[in-house]
Amino acid sequence: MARPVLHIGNKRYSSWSLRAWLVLRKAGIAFDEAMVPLHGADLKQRLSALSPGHTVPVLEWQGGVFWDSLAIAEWAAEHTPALWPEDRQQRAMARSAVAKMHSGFFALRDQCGMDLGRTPKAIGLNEATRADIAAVQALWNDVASVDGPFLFGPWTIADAFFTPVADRFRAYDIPLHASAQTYCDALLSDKDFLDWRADALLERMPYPGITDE
Ligand SMILES: N[C@@H](CCC(=O)N[C@@H](CS)C(=O)NCC(=O)O)C(=O)O
Repeated sequence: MARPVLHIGNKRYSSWSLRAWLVLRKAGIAFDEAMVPLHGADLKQRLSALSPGHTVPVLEWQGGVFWDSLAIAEWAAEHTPALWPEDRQQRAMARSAVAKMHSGFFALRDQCGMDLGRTPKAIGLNEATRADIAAVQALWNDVASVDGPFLFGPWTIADAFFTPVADRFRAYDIPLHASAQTYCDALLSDKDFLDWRADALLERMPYPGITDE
């Protein structure tokens, strides 16, 4: 297959880019990466020039330009169907969990931005964020498979979507139920995630309002 290019944001902060990148890695698709630094007065202009979605990640493939982490994940799953659970019920459940992450948990996302370089430190969580934290864990508990380290047993797209959440829980020192902690530990010790994280920790880019720790 022609080698796609994945345009991503800063590895330290761009949670949606991380999701798409993990999915392509797990799909075994060889791809090139192009970094779009997510700062600067011309950011909007650069994103608009890249795709009609005006955000990263963006996938360029065979003359086409596709955006949105979920669309990119579905594109990869056409190549590697095992990115979704094999069982039809489980597959529908995995898609439900991914949809919830993709279009929800706004308070958690707002208050606890992904920062892979952050030394774990608790902050005063607002009520909506605390509700999201409880809801994420309840969702994991409801769908969790007994067969493996990941949400549906083997690694699936659902795990890509929750990896940034696992790091938010680490970074903001959020206490979790034992099973949720075990799941987060599995996500954060995944080899591909660690590759991404190693690159993220080498990034030294100006990012307004955020200082390196
Ligand atoms: N729904 C989109 C969200 C993508 C998104 O918000 N990306 C952020 C970076 S993590 C971005 O491009 N922000 C720049 C901006 O919105 O100006 C997806 O799943 O890809």
